[in-house]
Amino acid sequence: MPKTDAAGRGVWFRQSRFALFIHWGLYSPLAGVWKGKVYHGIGEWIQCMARIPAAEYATLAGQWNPVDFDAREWARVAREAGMRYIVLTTKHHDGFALFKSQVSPFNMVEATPFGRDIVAELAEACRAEGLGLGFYYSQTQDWHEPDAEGNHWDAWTGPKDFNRYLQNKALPQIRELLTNYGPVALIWFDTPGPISAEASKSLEEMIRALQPGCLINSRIGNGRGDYETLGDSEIPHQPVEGLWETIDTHNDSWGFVTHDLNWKTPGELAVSLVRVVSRGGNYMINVGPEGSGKLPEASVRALRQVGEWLKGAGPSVYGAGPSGLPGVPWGESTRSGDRIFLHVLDWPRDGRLVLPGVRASQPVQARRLGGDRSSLTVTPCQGGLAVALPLGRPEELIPVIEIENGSGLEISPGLYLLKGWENALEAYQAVGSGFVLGKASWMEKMGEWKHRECLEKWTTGGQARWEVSLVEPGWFRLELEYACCLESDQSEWRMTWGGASLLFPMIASGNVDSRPHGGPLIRFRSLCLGVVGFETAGPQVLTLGLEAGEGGGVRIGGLRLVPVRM
Ligand code: JFZ
Repeated sequence: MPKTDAAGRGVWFRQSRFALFIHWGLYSPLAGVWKGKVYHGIGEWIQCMARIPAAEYATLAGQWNPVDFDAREWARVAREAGMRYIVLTTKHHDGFALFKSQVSPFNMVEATPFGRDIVAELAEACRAEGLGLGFYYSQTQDWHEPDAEGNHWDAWTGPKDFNRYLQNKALPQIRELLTNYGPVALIWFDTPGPISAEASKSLEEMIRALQPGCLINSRIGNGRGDYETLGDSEIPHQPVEGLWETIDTHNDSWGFVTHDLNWKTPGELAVSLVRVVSRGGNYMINVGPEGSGKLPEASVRALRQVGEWLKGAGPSVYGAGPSGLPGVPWGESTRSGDRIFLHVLDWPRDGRLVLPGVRASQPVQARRLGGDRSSLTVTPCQGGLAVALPLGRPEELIPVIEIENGSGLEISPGLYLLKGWENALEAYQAVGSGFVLGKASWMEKMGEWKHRECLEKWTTGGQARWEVSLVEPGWFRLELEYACCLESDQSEWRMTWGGASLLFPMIASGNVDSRPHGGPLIRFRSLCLGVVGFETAGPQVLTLGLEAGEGGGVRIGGLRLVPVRM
């Protein structure tokens, strides 16, 4: 259900678009290692992965002295990255509070030799740097408290009373956070789990009373919240209505770990930001500071480059949203007011950028954003408009072309295939019956979530259709992106396109139904179905249907049409 901004709290949220998530806590000095053993997964879950008893874990506080902590440096890095707000884990699942709390002595001020209120210092730094400040608070899981959820390894006896935890710790601490640190931009709840509708309601009511302008994310539970937090690291394929965000890790862990070097490049961060904004959302990228408080150099370096890029490209991100243009294989597009921005992720080798399904009722003013502002020539071409670009790709992370008079474009919505490009036909773009549009979600290593929209729950005779339009004739290799469990191995499917028809078997892709420590694994793979020649431009239909066998274990991610020379 889209989160419409009925109360108008979200105007600044939409305008912001880009934020810093910080996971920092008692887990950070452990850096994914406990008693010499490396734990593979998200660092903030090490107490759970290593089954560290709460009493033993609590002794870590007495040794934590993060002498490199510098809230102003954190805020400066965020501002220079072009971010507009910071969300800090004030209390994660381990129950340890980064702020002075009268409610529980298990906090930074009373339990550590450092003895400083991290939240207070970050609040001051954000005010100084002109950034919004949000608080992550784990309202249901608290591995330090027998009455809370999540700790299944301590041999606590006696009846668990979640409401007692809520009344004695969660609500009073959230009240402290919303009372003691000035205006709070948003409160970010997590893993709502079994929290009751009444509890979510009482949480929301308290927040509204204390800070009426404070936004609440959807993980408060029970359908409440001002904006939707999608699954971790989940970027939707299509525009999503209302206020929402994608959260993402810079490597594969939220909390700092020494053995995760899978850093996203500055370009990848910028591409994810653009993909999310082009679908109407905010992108909040996480950095996990080291135990000392130092930000990982890889994160500082990458964010600095994204910030440099945003100095020129900012108008295409801040306050921008979906452009309404048809999807293109070479990039993304956003709109802000009458201005349309083309984010050219793949620069055309021939300098000819085709905008399919678009006509101009008046001359189109196009120029580079943040670079050489000389006008670019825009001419009508078969099936759309062509923007003439210089042959050499500009250096910036993502070159952006601005169309100043976007309202002068007449758009024919649809699915367009461009010759010479790798075109994607996604699951959500199919029509048909005998299947369901769903989402596959699975965890690689602990806490590393993956999500993929797909067509699933197939029944015999089910058929998906992609109705496309070719801007120009062309040849492609047709590849099917799918996952198939063992039960559906050798099920028989038929693919048709432009008069051709191919019967083929679906081959088990290596899914794993369950693992000792991590649930199912879903393995998508690519199957080449053949070479497709579209001799004429114009409308074409591609169909995929289940002819025989058990299709229930098949998930269709989409089709790829990879250009070939024949
Ligand atoms: C939760 C936390 O457990 C984790 O430690 C981190 O703080 C992350 C931001 O949030 O993990 C989740 C919660 C929800 C999903 C995935 C991981 N989800 O809905 O896919």
